[in-house]
Amino acid sequence: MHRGRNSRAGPPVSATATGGTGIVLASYGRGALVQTAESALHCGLVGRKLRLVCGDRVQWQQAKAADAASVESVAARRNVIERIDARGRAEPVAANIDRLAIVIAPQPLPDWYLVDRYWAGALIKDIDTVLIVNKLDLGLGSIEPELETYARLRLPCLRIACHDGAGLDAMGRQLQGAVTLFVGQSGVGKSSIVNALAPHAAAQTAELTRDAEGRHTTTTARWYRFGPDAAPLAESAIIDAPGVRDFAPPAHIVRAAQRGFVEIHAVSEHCRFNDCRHFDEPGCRVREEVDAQRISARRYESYRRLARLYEGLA
Ligand SMILES: Nc1nc2c(ncn2[C@@H]2O[C@H](COP(=O)(O)OP(=O)(O)OP(=O)(O)O)[C@@H](O)[C@H]2O)c(=O)[nH]1
Ligand SMILES: [Mg+2]
Ligand SMILES: [Zn+2]
Repeated sequence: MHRGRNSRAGPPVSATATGGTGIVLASYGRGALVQTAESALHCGLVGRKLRLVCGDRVQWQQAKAADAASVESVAARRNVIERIDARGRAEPVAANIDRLAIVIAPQPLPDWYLVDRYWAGALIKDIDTVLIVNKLDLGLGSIEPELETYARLRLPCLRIACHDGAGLDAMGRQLQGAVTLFVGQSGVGKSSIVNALAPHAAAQTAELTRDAEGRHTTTTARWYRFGPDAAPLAESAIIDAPGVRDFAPPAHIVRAAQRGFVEIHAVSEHCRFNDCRHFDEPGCRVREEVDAQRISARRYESYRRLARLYEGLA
């Protein structure tokens, strides 16, 4: 039967406003990709002041199906992981995370100072940390002794190989029920791990995208849910972050640095001075422990570099 223009078959779906809560999968400029209960939706932002980061919980609105959706507001963040950009300013990477996974590999060789900075940043923010050693198939080689340093400091460590699947099931089980942010040097295999855990993710790895120098490009943090009950707004998620070298917790007090080093924090109350920075003050217990080789000289050097960096930023 022919339907006239003024057919009363009920309002088309497009006339109804929709909206709800969502999770920011990725943030770009003045917009964001938001996971809603139904789909991943590209949204603009309402208001000039709104700044979003991967992992934000937001309220979104869409007046009609044909209209652009927009993010109206963002919920208070439980935490936010930041890096320091070239100008020394804090730049958010991801918010509302439960765990930081620091990925290293025998190739490229680890920058241990970077590992220490990541771990310190998480400790200062009370975020659980796990060290993930990828590319086991290449053998551990020269990195084994430093792994023992972290084992003694009780930093949990998982050993895996994306290429042959070693340790992946166990890692997947450990990461269930929480939001984990993957960080680490470029080329260690963060995107490869994300793809192994969440095959639908199709995160870009060195093989799939190549930049002008023939390399890959993970350029912005991206949230992926994973696991057997991967409901749209489920809490099991992994965030693939770009391999940035200059990540640091931008704490604005120098003394925050020592909280980030468990072994330094543990003995600092025995220093002669309350406000000891453990540089060259007399009666410094931390220095004594380093001299006696009970604190790793390399870790102590990381502490000094980080503390100096904070002093420079303060
Ligand atoms: N031998 C070996 N190579 C691996 C393994 N996992 C990943 N790779 C390789 O390591 C290279 C880098 O992997 P990506 O996943 O792109 O590294 P990424 O950490 O995401 O790098 P950025 O995005 O630049 O930060 C690729 O060529 C991968 O194939 C592994 O278990 N063993
Ligand atoms: Mg990547
Ligand atoms: Zn001291």
